[in-house]
Amino acid sequence: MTENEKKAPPLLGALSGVLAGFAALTVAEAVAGGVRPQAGPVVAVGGAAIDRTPATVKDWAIRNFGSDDKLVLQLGILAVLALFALALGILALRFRRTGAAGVLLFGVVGAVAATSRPDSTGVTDALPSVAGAAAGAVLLYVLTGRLGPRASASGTSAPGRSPSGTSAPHLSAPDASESRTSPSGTSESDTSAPGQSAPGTSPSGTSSSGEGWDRRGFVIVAGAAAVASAGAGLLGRSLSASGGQDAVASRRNVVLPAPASPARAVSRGARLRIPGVSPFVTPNSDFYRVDTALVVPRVDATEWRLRIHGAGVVRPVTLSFDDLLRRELVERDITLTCVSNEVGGPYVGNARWIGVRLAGLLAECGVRPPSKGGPADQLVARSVDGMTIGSPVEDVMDGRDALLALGMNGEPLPFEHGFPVRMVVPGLYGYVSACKWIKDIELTTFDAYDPYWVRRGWARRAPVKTQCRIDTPRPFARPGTGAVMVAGVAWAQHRGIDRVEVRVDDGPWQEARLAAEDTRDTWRQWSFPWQATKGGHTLTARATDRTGAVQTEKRARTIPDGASGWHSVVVTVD
Ligand SMILES: Nc1nc2c(c(=O)[nH]1)N[C@H]1C(S)=C(S)[C@@H](COP(=O)(O)O)O[C@H]1N2
Ligand SMILES: [Mo]
Repeated sequence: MTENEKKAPPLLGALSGVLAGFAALTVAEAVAGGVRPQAGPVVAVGGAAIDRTPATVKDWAIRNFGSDDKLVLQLGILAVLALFALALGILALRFRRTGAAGVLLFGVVGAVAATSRPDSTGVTDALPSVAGAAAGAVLLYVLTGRLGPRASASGTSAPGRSPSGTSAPHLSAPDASESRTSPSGTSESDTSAPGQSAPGTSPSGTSSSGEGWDRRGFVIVAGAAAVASAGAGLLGRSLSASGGQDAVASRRNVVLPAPASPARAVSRGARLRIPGVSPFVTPNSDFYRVDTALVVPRVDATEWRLRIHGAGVVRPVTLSFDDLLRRELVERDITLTCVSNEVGGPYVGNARWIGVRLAGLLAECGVRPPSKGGPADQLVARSVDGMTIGSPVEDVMDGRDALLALGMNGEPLPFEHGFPVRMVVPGLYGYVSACKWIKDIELTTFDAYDPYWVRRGWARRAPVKTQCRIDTPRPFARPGTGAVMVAGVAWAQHRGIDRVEVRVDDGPWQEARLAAEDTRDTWRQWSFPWQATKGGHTLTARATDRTGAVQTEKRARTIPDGASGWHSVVVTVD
């Protein structure tokens, strides 16, 4: 037997590491499926990463990956974990305990992340990470044990026992047997520097008496572990899919009563029938989604409660979903926009919401707006996933249709959009108004409390900026010469859109045709028939809102209070 056959290739160390990492994650996910899907290590660490991501990076991620930003983040975490697993596996070839301890360390990171999430329900959230890491550490230890040289007497290397055949009595220290390259005479332990013995060379005195690594044992353990891990992964999936069944059932059981105050029918003139223009009502399935939740919260409406309390709340209340259903319901068309929306971007949508007017509810609790002497100027909404969103009390109570929404386009809110209840306030960006999965409303002041996004550099107050988007033609389209319909949407919620103009290259501004206004809280479609001439052209559009303000040309980034500037599209006419 040559020296080479006695030593396992480093690749198998790497493989052991990856298998251990896989086992750790799948076991963690299986346990998380039973405990709480949000307590899984990838979700918890991902959530912590999202919370710590600087606004500029988050913005960049949204811009480049769009709604896939969360997928990209999780894939990134998995890639990093895979690299560490590889490295730990190779390390464990020589230092088994250190390798295993390294796996445990990742478990600690996961456990700390899970228990310190704002929506953590307690120490049980540490279980997935702890269980996963324990499984991974044991597996790495056992696997790399198969890769060490077998002592001739015992046949297999017993962890924790000093290999027989070594002549150094002081190698009976527990760590000594861990290293397959224990140089005689130096009691090499985990803490000794790697490279103390020349790597790759067979140390004298020990393995010369061994029989090489346990090929059969390794294959059996590795195979069994891979199968078991895959099973754990599947179990985790089905558990988290079946979790939240109560929430799903509660949503299915919701019957939205006819609103006492229905939205007025959208006039036919408000909908242009031009191919390529955004439909007036955005279907729920196409509605943009922006939030920090890696796992969409599934709240059981029958258990859901909303608490209203804080400064100036004379009569604090806790309301159930049924309490809200029994109140007077209003139905309103409201266009929602994200502050992260670039000029021309997709994070804007228009829906028909059903809900309870927040102002009435607050008034019943004795809340007065600042203009009527109330002590609170900020309303902080909290969600079940720990989000905090602050809105001006004055805006919420100034007569606009600020809603606690229960329905969206004729159905209970989709889970992604905040079931069972969310806020919607016309005229304010979502991050300062549209709390999804809401569970708590606290009246306070802007001086006293900075909510989530404000702590990350976004503005405390953020009314929607007047914007206009060209939906068709698409950028770099190649229409033929002659009649080309230029069309899109413009919005200035709660002020209303009064005019849209289009400019071809550096030509004069020309008035576009506006679709009829639904309400001043909704966007307006517009169109402009263009006689296209051959060559490259830049089409630019701008809107004017009802205050008479022309949309500014001045380019602003999304941070801190929304992008500004004109939307342009470059086309080539053939
Ligand atoms: N709980 C919670 N609510 C939230 C957010 C969030 O991250 N968590 N994001 C806000 C932002 S920034 C926007 S623009 C809107 C988007 O609502 P939508 O996903 O239903 O379109 O939700 C708001 N409400
Ligand atoms: Mo947003």
